[in-house]
Amino acid sequence: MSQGFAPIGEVLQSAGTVAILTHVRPDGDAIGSQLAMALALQKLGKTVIAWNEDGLPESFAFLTGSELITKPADTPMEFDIVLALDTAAKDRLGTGIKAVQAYKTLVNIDHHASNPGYGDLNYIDVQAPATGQIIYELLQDQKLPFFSEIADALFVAISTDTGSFRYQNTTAHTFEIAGKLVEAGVDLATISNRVYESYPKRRILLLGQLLNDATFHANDRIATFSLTDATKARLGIDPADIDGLIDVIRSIDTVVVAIFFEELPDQRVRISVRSKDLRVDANRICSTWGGGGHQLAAGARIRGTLEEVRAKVISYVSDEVLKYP
Ligand SMILES: [Mn+2]
Repeated sequence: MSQGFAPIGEVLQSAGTVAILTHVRPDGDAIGSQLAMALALQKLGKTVIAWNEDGLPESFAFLTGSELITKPADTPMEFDIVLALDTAAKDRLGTGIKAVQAYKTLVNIDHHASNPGYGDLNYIDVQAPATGQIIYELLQDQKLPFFSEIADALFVAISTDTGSFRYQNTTAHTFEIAGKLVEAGVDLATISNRVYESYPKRRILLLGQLLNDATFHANDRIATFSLTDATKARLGIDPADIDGLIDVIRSIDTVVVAIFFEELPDQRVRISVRSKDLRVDANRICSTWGGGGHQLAAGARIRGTLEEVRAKVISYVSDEVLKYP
């Protein structure tokens, strides 16, 4: 599916204007990748905008240059290139892509297994633990600008998407890249403090509520969190506050699959699925409802009430989990 970095390097070099987009509800990999490319292309003299539907999460505002990342413009604009980063499906670009009136080339750089290759140029490496790792390789391979602020952004991308260098796709190569980033100036303790030990109080209060209401199924092999609209409103929860809370129930010894159910305003429920067993494929589970992601981490948005969606998803996943004693 990938054509190598050379065609991507060529179109970037010849472009005047570039829109760098990423998925709705951006995580550390999305923001870090977006910022790294924005800084590199700006240095190259390109006119760059970096948009995502939700704008810059407060938690990543400490990154130098992050003010480049904003919500999309109200009036659609034209670009030579649209760069879609870390985004498994084109519609996950949300209002970002709607704010693009026209473009010459869509470049799709991602590591999600479910990515169909919707770009004119695609670089999809499902072995990469983070899109940030692919961006590092692209910058090196195509001799694009690379400096310490880019290193910080890529370190955040790789650190967050690997669960701090713990998940399955984290390889010796990933550690090599992390080493290069530290050499380029990443202050590991400061970055880790900003990313992992600077949460707003409301996030921890939310965790308390979620733990109170957690449910267990299939002999404690499934654990779930449910977040209602009412709780979100009461605690003033932003989407970014929720990121990674599911890890708390995934970390239980008996748990094979952790599921986070989040009530959305439009009679839909967002599910995040985390698996600890490759035989129970989260990507396949979520694709049942039109979603996708990775083998061990995936998501979907499902129409219905929280109770309806919980019942059908828990029943489906129970059947999956109970196939493997
Ligand atoms: Mn990612």
